[in-house]
Amino acid sequence: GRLIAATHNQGKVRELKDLLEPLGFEPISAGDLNLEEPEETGLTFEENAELKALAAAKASGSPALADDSGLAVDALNGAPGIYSARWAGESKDFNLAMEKVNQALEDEKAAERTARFVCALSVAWPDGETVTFRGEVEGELVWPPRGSNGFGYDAMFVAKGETITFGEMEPARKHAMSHRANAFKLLTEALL
Ligand code: ITT
Repeated sequence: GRLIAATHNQGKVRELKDLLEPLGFEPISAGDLNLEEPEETGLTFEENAELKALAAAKASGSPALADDSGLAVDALNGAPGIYSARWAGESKDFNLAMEKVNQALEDEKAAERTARFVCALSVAWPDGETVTFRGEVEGELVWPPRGSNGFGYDAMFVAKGETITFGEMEPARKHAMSHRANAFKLLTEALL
């Protein structure tokens, strides 16, 4: 049946479609349905994923899948974390957001540039039921950014054991190891 991808982020829409299509789902994005974006008032990735999924399921009458994700930098005590989108400002400028992350690491004179991407995926049904899963991928932040694949902070993130950034990586390879892929594995194991 119909599944709403409860996100207005085109990068996520693309990745969620790539993950869902092999399973026979053709998700409709919340943007295409002109669903309103709820305010992200949660204090965790899981809370925000759940509130976005519930809002879309209730508004559309169909099950909805939401993704709340971000970059957590160890030397910055987990920032930007759930505020990863907000660090890019109104204009959603991720070159600026990446610069802010790098500047914060330099200001801290951080010895470690370790970080992880985190993704919470939540499925909600119109009756109010929800299930939520969390995935992570560990890595290191490089400067300057490299590559134009992916979105967000991909160009400065090198996953553990890799030499190229997510921005330089083929989408299929990122999809095999990303935080989103890891959350998605747990979701499919639980639901399918
Ligand atoms: P929706 O709430 O509409 O889904 P959003 O962009 O506001 O879109 P988030 O609040 O979850 O979503 O923000 C997550 C941010 O973290 C996102 O804008 C990216 O900058 C970053 N991010 C998440 N996953 C990423 C990935 O796979 N690669 C690079 N950056 C990522």
